[in-house]
Amino acid sequence: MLEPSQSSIRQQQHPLIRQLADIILTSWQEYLDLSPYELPEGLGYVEGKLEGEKLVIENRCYQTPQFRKMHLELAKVGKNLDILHCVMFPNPEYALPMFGCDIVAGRGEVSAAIADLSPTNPERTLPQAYQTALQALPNPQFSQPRDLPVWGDIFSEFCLFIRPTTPEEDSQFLDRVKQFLKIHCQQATRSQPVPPQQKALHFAGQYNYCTQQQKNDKTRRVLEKAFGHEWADKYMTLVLFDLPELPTEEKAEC
Ligand code: 18B
Repeated sequence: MLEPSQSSIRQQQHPLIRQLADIILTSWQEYLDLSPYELPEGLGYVEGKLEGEKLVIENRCYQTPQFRKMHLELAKVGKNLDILHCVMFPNPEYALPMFGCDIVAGRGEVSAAIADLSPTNPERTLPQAYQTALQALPNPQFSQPRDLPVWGDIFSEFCLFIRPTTPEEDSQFLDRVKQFLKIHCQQATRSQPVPPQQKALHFAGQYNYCTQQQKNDKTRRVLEKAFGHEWADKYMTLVLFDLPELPTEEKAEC
């Protein structure tokens, strides 16, 4: 397994991104039993040009019995834009929410830091054990909360979307995401597979999550400028927000 320090562009990323990447990889290694996950051919490490500047994308992917795909992506556009993107896609056989986070840093300043555990059940609520654990966490107030876009109705009431403004807010953001990961990994390893009917509902919830995330024009624009429309669409639907595979018996009913 790759150690956190082996990533090649991480050393050049904004410190908040570097620290969160380390927290994510360390949490995964501490709490979960990871197996490798192969991305579609040629999409693990990618380089393109965005308005004359180089766009480099570096992906790390794993899987476990409870998570069909755990994806950490670092992207760097020239000297000016650093991005961290991470999603843990549950195996729909488990009644688990989606963990997702994104940090966007332009010209050394973080403009967006977002993290959530997003429900995938039809009621759009987190399991009770998650709610109890999340409510018990310290809940610091941030000076610049940001408004979610319209497609952001997938996120939970615990969603944190801010522009951090001080080193203290940086570390409060990191602490909270670290707690989200701990709760999520611990709940996941304790959870049992659900019956097929419920699985179909969690599949539908995950489908909705991915479809909504694919509406993020800000992400799409960065990718389109560097790689063109077709590539960006393929990347958003196959790598960033791909859908789980339908089980064969359910395929037959479609
Ligand atoms: N995203 N983000 O991951 N995005 O991937 N991201 C931006 O300051 C990329 C996720 C989210 O206000 C911005 O406004 C690129 C996940 C939300 O309309 C840029 C990649 C989540 C917003 C990018 C990437 C998520 C947002 C604008 C691939 C949540 C605000 C920055 C590497 C779990 C959207 C700014 C809005 C913003 C770019 C959320 C440039 C290229 C997993 C809500």
